[in-house]
Amino acid sequence: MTIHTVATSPIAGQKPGTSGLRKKTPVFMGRHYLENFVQSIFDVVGAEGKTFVLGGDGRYFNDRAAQVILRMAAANGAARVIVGQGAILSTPAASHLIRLNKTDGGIIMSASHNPGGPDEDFGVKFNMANGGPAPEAVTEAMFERTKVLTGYRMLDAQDIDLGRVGRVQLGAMVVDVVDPVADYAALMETLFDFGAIRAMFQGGFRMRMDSMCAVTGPYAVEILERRLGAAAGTVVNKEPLPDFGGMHPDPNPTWAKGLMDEMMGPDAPDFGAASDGDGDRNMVVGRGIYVSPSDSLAVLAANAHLAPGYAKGLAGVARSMPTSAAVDRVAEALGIASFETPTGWKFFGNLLDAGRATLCGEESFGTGSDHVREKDGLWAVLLWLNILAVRKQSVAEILAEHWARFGRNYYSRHDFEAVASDRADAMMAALRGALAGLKGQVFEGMTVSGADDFAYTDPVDGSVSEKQGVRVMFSDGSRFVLRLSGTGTEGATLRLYLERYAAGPAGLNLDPQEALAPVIRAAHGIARIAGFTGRETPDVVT
Ligand code: VG1
Ligand code: CO
Repeated sequence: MTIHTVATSPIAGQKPGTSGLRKKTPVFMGRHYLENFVQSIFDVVGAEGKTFVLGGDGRYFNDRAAQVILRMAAANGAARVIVGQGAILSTPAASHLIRLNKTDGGIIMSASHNPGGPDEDFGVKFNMANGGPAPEAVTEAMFERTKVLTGYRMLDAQDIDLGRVGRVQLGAMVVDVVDPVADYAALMETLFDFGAIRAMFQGGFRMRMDSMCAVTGPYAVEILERRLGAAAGTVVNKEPLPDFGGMHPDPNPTWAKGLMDEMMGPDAPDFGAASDGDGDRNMVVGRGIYVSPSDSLAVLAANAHLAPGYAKGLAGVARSMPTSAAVDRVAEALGIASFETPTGWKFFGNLLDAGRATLCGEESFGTGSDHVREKDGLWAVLLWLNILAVRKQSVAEILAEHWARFGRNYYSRHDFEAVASDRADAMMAALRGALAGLKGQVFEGMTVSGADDFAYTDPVDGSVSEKQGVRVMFSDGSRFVLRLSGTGTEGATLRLYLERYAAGPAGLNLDPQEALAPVIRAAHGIARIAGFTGRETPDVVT
């Protein structure tokens, strides 16, 4: 088989965002687009003699992109690629395979919670040898490489059969096609008390797991129904589809409405959960009660020791800046460190590697631990199940006790989607310009105690990330944060994060939107959201 160097020229805009490069699928399928980016990855990390993991969430173009990436890996001199059967791997499973096999990294094909299909989204992301998303310095180097690329290397070969588990040769490179679920499921068994959870299901505990026609279906069926004995049919939307059945595979109350309705209905099961396109996000819902991701992180941190994998306690916890401070209160009570990082899982990598944080989370339905280097949807579901099995209480009871002990951080995120980019940029620029004068001013009866543009210095390697979101803090502990999404593919998505603390015992059971109403009004007033974007009401409320 021959190796060609195909002449190409730089394609503008191949800049990875919060989590890899995401574009509309037709853009990715355009001439040289995927190839240029993949060559830039290999040019930066080096491929000669190396071993990589490859897999994706099964969305439209996943299978064909996998064949191209394999031929390019072979042409660039890689020794071996471990690929999920059918080119499928959930993001946390890919992270685990990278670590388990001590490989040099991996390529994940996904646009995560973004819809999939011929006219929807596709994405490619590189993870390092630690199993985590490439840090900013590396993705920046890849972007710089895309700007000067003149050729990419391609092996002249036919597609290989990714449908069958086993070893195949591709030129001089070995391809190991593996079961996407087996190693991941085995890892989960080392962390959680499967016996206790199985006994809970045997006792009549009912659950609904909504895989949203995305990648976790086969994982959830194997783990929940086969290994833990949950009733057949517990997992719904379990067939991964290239277009996710036309759904938006984002587990939040807006897009997982079917699950929400079921959980708030008269015949609700004990526990509900959903996960996203690539399986790294989770939403958990109790009977009649929604658990905000920030609260979920706090409850998991306070109870993780009940699961065997965390019995010795946590080294520390970390959350992204826009995530509520609920977990900080738990850390304080436990006497452990808490860290506040920019948005995106890549910022947790160093803390996890250095053993300074055990549990991490983001308000965007992401929770995880040092068992892999990605957030992990099913892991969070299993930790909840383990806690429920030990405490033998309902989700509502556990939340009520949590708030009574730590107080409640009322929290919500309002997303304004597909806003014209120039307007969103102008709004953020005006807000940044106004920050210096905000301190001491009073809005909705609340005094601004501080306002800044969040910057982060990594405590492990000293790298600095600036302009990570504007935050306005009030003297009563309330705050709001505004930032633009780095994962969207259409215009700008404006994210407004809102938080207000109630110490209790009174006022712990309000509707979050009501509790947050003054903060919402203050944010709209200060940032002039409607004035700049023409938008009064959000498209998604979490
Ligand atoms: C969003 C979330 C962020 C998350 C990222 C990737 O980023 O806010 O917390 O890490 O998606 O999640 P942004 O830049 O759009 O706000 V996933 O499940 O799409 O890999
Ligand atoms: Co995801």
